Amino acid sequence: MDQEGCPDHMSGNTERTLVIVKPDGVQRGLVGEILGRFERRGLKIVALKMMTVSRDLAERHYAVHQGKFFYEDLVSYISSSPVVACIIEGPHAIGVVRAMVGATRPQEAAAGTIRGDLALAGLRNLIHASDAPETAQTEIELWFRPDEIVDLPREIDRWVYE
Ligand code: FUP
Repeated sequence: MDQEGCPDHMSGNTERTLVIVKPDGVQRGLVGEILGRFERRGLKIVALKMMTVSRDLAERHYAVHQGKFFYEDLVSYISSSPVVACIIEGPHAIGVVRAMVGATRPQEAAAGTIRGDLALAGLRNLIHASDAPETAQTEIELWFRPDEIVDLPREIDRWVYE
């Protein structure tokens, strides 16, 4: 237990973030490589599913971009072929995952990031990750039911987090 009486694996700085391996990541066989990076960093996968995204879910996920010139391309692209959706949990997970993902445009993404190492151009940027605590919560609720999310205390956590 930490000072607030929470279990250690859910202490004050623990966050959850939504990650989607987009159709290009699945088609290119990069699911293991991408999720493996998060696991090797010490982050946990606490929910995971492969799915074909409905038009309705795609529109709701990208609602913030409605009206922009690239909106239609985004919606049709993410629903064009299966994706892998997951929830990643860990200390400061939202910012840590975003940093590992890299810049939106693959050609601008730094080497060492997922996009900078594995993606090259255009909309083919492999992955979505929530960009802030509010969006993380909204997106997790949009993509997962509560009973699809596990509680996952791990013995190894004290060697990664403390
Ligand atoms: P990111 O959070 O890095 O995935 O980027 P955004 O949520 O801002 O954008 C979502 C998607 O919109 C990106 F994957 C690519 C696309 N996009 C464009 O095509 N043009 C833009 O100017 C901005 C975003």
